[in-house]
Amino acid sequence: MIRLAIIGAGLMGEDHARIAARDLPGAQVQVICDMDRSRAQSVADATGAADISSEPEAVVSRSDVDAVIVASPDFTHAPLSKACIAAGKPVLCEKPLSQSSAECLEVIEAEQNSGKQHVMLGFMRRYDQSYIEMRQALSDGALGRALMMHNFHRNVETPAADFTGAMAITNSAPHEFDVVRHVLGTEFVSVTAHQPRRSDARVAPVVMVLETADGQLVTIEINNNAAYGYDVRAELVGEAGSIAMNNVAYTRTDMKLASSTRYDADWRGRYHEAYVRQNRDFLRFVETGAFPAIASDCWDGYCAAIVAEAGAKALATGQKQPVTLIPKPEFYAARKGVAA
Ligand code: ISE
Repeated sequence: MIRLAIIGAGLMGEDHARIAARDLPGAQVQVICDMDRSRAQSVADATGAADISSEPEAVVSRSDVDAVIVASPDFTHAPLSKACIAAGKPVLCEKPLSQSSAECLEVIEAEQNSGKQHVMLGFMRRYDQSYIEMRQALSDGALGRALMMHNFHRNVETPAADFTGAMAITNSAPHEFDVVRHVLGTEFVSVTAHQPRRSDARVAPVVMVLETADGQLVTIEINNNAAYGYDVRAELVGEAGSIAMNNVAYTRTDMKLASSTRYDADWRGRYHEAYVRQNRDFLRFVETGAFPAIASDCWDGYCAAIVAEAGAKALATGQKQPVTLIPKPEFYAARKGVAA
């Protein structure tokens, strides 16, 4: 039985704890850690966790903890990933690894110095069936060479009052930055960013146009105040055809001369299956030591941070910004993975 510590008992920590308790055979929720002990206790009660704590660094080192899921606030992700590396504990770290590319490089250095991969990053879209089928269609050759990819990422409303257009790029868009790299198998080389003007004080959408190293164009719309529902769309356009995401709705209601389907309120419903697949792959990683073939790692976290930093600068300056990566370390070049 793999004994898991889950650090952070907020929205994502609670979701990971529920998945671990209900959908991860071979896993046991050992500790729920949160600065708010009552919130930790509430999640522990709901998921049968053996213990609670409010000391994340101590939890990582516990002898009754085999692996860690980090779902605490973004600024804790890199330090806690480094603590897990130092303790020799595999860690599934929620995105982002860090909003600072420099801090991502600190984690990369720590992981390389440890001699083996410890950090699996929680860009769960890679486990979503839509993107899996897009990537497969491209690698099968059916679409011909990829030309463009169009992406829409819409939330009902911004998660916090101080949310900004730049945060749409640094907080929400990293999902697209990562999954588009993964589907196309390339890197971004430039980004421009634009915003329309809303009639109210809410954060307006951000529209980005990115170029890839292989001459493709990628558009990404992030709209954190879409109002109507949680709605993610993508279309991959090749020289011989295209493949688009179908909205995942299990039912359609026909009534009073109308037909309707429902949107999820947020990502947890839409991507539940992807989280379960991702977390099962993490468990296999803990059990076998073989890094999953399609999972995100620290290098992917660094790439997402670099693109986000360039995107935020493009929005602030109104100018196209280059996306410049360091050379990819050999340590991350060869995937020692197993099929997902
Ligand atoms: C948020 O930042 C996330 O990480 C969620 O996974 C994503 O679905 C949501 O749209 C983002 O705003």
